[in-house]
Amino acid sequence: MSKKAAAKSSPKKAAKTAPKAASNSKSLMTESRVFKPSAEFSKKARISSMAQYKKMHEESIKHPDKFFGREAKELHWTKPFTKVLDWKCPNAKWFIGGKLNVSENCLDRHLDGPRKSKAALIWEGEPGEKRVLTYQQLHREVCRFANVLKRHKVKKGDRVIIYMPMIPEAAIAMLACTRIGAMHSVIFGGFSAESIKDRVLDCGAKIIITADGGYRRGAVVPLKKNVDDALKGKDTPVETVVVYKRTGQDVHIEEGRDVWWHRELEYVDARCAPVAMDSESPLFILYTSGSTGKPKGILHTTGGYLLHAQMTCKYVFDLRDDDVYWCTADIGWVTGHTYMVYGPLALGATSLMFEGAPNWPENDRFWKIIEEYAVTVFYTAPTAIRAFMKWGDEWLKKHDLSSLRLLGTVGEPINPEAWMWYHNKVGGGKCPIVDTWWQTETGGHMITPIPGATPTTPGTATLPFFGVDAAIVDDLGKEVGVNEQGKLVIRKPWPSMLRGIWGDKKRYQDAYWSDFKGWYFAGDGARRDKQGNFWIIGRIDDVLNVAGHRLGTAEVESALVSHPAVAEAAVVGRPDEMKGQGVVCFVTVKEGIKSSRELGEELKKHVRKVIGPVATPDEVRFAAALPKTRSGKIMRRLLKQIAAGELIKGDTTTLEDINVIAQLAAGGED
Ligand code: 7RM
Repeated sequence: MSKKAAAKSSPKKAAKTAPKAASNSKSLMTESRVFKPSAEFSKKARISSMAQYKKMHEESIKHPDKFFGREAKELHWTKPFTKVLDWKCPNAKWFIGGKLNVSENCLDRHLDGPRKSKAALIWEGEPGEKRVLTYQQLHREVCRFANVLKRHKVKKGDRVIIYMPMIPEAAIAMLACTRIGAMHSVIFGGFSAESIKDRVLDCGAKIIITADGGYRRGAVVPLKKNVDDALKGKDTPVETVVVYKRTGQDVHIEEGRDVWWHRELEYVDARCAPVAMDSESPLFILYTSGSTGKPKGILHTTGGYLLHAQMTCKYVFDLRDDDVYWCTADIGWVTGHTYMVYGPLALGATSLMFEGAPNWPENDRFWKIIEEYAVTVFYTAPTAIRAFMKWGDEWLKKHDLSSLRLLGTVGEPINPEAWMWYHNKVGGGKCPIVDTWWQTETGGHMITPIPGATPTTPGTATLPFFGVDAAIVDDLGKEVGVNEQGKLVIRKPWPSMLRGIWGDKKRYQDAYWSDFKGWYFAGDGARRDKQGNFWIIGRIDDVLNVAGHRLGTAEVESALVSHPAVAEAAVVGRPDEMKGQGVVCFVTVKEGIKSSRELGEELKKHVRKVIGPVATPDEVRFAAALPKTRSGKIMRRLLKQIAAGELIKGDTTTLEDINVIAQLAAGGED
């Protein structure tokens, strides 16, 4: 980094001693360095001062009708809305009476001007292939594939499962669904056959879009085989499987059910009018982990979601026509939906998509891509940043990263060391960092800096976005004092909020709206500093955050007990320097079964098979019994301490000394 660049955003108030790399939570409590956006950045930004942010935020909270009524005019409405919001907790309706089509907003409306031949998607495959799809080309491909869906009798409101690698066709399939008003449910490629099956049955999908395989660290992920296994011998609603040829490996083709993507295109033309959808019509379902064993199908609808996606790309990433924007998230997570596909395309930006892993074939793959495409805005996860730090600075030094102007993070709290490294080494000391807090349920950014306005401090997501009325409260709903920890709630509806859990009204009410009357409870703990910045501490329910991926402890437990050797299981997270949290399983075995290191390994494999590689346990420990309260509840608090090595040291794979646990239990809770 140049000295000049460093000086521009040097900390206003430097901490006396730099925070140590010790524990995240400790440095997150003491960090106080303030970084202001440079005058140069602010001057060009859409929002260039705190006064402007505050004025807009105030209007968005006090007069949401006016604020959002105005912002929503930036979407293309086939029929204008007549009312901005109808709110009967927990049911929100935004932009009532309005009709629009998502693919038309993301594609057609850019075709009339100079964006027609602009890159919409820039793609690089893991083996190194490159493709660019202009807005015109992407539009054409989406229309063609929408006609394939129609050919297979997919209609408005039908559910379409997409289980694909990170290739443009994944985005094409999503946009094609929106064009004809079908709902998609994308399943991350790291989920197993059983996870696919559960989701197919839950949402009643009649069609699956997949590929023969995908590339990951030089290996091939057998996507089609997983789909075959998911549908094997089951009475499923799936009538058609469309297979895109990506790797060319041999796959089974089930006559009468499976068709090839490229063959299907031969039967269709490229004309497909977008269907005008009600603002509140369902757009997609995305499954995410909750505190029970069954993932929740989070439902998002059309107008509010798209507005928030576009608006946050405009104000938080401040995306411009000349930006090359890269979000590294997988399309199977909400970040891939909102910030690789819908937000940037609605805004007419150029979105880069990369199929592979950051360390394949070498540790500099990301930096190579940034240099090669002159990426200007880069959005990634703290877990990736920590991995880059570990791999060493020499990988960065090989590449020119000077095109970057703005950096973002998402997925988990970022520790100040990683923030500083990102700022100095990746951003050359000159790029603001937007640490964006949000969830699958919120659809888009909720607490985030505005890059040309908000002073940032490493580790805080800073302040609420427009329309977001966030607070930190105690169990009774009373706001806690400065720096006191409490529960993060949102006290007003916002346009991109979830509209429900697919097929489960009661769970929707119970999971989000029952802790505090009329308020959304996010499941996260947080505190606010005296400047009003929000510091997210992490989940306070039974949801883990492993390398930025959400995982329910109950999901892993139910996978474990489905193994014939297991009697009972309790799963907790333990702090992990790289992944944020690691998965530790406490297991009791059935009568006559002997626990062993081999059985431990087998159980890890079993969880991997049942849920998918994302859920692979870091450790399995056997115990004679699990510590429980007298009412039979597993004492997770205790197990968490044990897993973190706070109470018991030594060999971790063999039998846990139950007496120790029993002793602890005696002095514990009930
Ligand atoms: C977008 C996404 C949501 C959970 C959420 C938090 C954690 C996400 C941040 C964060 C601290 C952040 N959706 N989380 N972003 N924690 N700072 N900037 O991640 O549904 O998969 O996860 O992730 O705990 O509740 S998600």
